[in-house]
Amino acid sequence: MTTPALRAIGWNQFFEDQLAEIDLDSATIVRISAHHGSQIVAYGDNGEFRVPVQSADAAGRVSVGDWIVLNTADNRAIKRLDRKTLLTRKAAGAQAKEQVLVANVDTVFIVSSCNEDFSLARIERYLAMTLDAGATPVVVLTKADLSEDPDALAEQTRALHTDLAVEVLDARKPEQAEALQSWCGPGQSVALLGSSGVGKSTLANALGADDLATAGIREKDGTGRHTTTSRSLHLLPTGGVLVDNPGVREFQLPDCETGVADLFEDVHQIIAECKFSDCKHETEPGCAVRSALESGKLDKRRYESFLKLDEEQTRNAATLAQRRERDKKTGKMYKTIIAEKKRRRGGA
Ligand SMILES: Nc1nc2c(ncn2[C@@H]2O[C@H](COP(=O)(O)OP(=O)(O)OP(=O)(O)O)[C@@H](O)[C@H]2O)c(=O)[nH]1
Ligand SMILES: [Mg+2]
Ligand SMILES: [Zn+2]
Repeated sequence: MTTPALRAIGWNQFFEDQLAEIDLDSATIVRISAHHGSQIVAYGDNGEFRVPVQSADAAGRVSVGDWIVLNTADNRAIKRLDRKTLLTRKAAGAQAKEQVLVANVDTVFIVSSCNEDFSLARIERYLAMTLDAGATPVVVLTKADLSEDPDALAEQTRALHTDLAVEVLDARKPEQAEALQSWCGPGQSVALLGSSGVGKSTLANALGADDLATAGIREKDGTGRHTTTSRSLHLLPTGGVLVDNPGVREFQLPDCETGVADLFEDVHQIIAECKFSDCKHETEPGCAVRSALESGKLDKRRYESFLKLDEEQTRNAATLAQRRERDKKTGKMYKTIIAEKKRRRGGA
């Protein structure tokens, strides 16, 4: 099943291992590239492919980046393959809902511009989400041409996580985007995330992504510039694929304990040195956090960001778990009602 065409767009052993019980003679493997109304666009061995949403979702709701196995006879999904990575956020607003952004990407380009949009706190939020998903984060600082001192911003950004890759560039210049090519080779999948207007689509174009100007994918917003309105997967000339996303306005971390712990490993290490294991870091004697804040070993901004994100993900994890529990109960209730109806009909 491992054909060069599928390998080029991210197929690997992780997915191959999930084909054990599938009759490959009557199956087609495709990767989801976009949703267009009632149609799902996918890439397979024979290029682009369209199937109705109901058929694609037949084995579980699909997202851009997903791999599915279709029954060749009727194009209905018989299996949605387990995801290697999954980027999710909590939907904006009070609703307790987890939203899948994209599945199966190896790398996330967290795009932020060097001007007004630059915010360490926002980059930290994306970092926690990316680390939690199991993908590698790369921070791309765009609009370097509009900044007085882009290197200083890059330096501050590098301090956010051990070995964090940070690239500073003018996203309109393909020769500068070359700095990102090592993450864009054959078989690699990359997602672009960041606020609206920071240059994600500009960067995708600079990297040579196909198909970006297609009508329906971009439309003019009120300011007259093109804004991306839906998520889509594109082939890159370097091999590999790139997922362009609409600008994210505001988002919260869903259950993200691993991501926050990974991002703030340094803070966790300091907390572990407090004299009391249940230290609240307020007035307790022997508090390592307070002394690290006083000595400057721990940056006040970073500590506050840690508290905020950790509190947020803990709270959302609880709400999302409650919602899942409720959905499960509702599901069971419907099943009972349907079974009861069937029984009555059968008995009549
Ligand atoms: N000067 C300068 N302008 C840039 C750079 N990157 C992007 N732009 C401009 O910024 C504007 C917005 O860029 P887009 O690529 O559409 O931004 P986006 O992140 O895709 O925005 P959404 O699709 O709304 O999420 C365009 O006018 C780009 O030409 C850069 O590095 N330097
Ligand atoms: Mg865009
Ligand atoms: Zn303490």
